[in-house]
Amino acid sequence: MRAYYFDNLPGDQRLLHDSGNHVEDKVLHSLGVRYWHIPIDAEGQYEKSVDAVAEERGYKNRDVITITKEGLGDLYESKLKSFYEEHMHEDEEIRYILDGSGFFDVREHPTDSWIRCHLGAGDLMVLPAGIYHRFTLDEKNVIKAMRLFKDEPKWIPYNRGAETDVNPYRAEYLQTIAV
Ligand code: KMT
Ligand code: NI
Repeated sequence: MRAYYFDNLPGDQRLLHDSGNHVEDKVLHSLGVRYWHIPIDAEGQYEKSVDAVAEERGYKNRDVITITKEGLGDLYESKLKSFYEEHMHEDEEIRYILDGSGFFDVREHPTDSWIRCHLGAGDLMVLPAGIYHRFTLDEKNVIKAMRLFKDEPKWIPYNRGAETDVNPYRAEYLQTIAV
C-alpha cells in the first residue's frame, strides 16, 4: 500500500493523481485507518492470518467481490459511479485485496485533503465508521477483494452532505480521532 496526497487535478479518476507528497503511516493511523500486509502465499497461510485479524476484531462475516466489467455486468457503470461518490458508513469498511489493485481515497481531518491509498494484493485495510472516503479502480481495471464485516452487512453509503455532517457515527468518529 502506498499513500500520498491526491493532486486534485481534473482527469480520469483511474490515473495516479500523485501530488508527490507522501503520507506517513502515522497520519493514516491518526485518522483511524488500520492497515496490514498479508502476502497471498501458495500454501494458503494468508487465510489463517486474515482469520486471526477477523477473530481479534470481531469480523464474523465475509464475502468476495470482483470488480470488473464481467464481474458486475449491468451494474458496472452505476457501481463505479457510486463507489467514487464521497460517502461514509455507520460501520467499518474492511477490504482484503486478493487480486488486482485500486484506490481508496480518504479525507484527512480537519484539512479535508484527499489521501489516496493504492492497494494491491495482500493489502488489508480498515476504514473506521464515519470517515469520508471513496473508491476507484486504477488503470488495470480489475480488483478482487474480500469484504469483511462485523454482523449484518451495513453497506449503506451515506453521501456527504448536511445530514452526514450530523450523523452520530460521524460525530463519534470525530471524537475518536480528536487529540
Ligand atoms: C466499496 O464499498 O467502496 C467497495 O466495496 C468497493 C471497493 S472493494 C475493492
Ligand atoms: Ni464505502
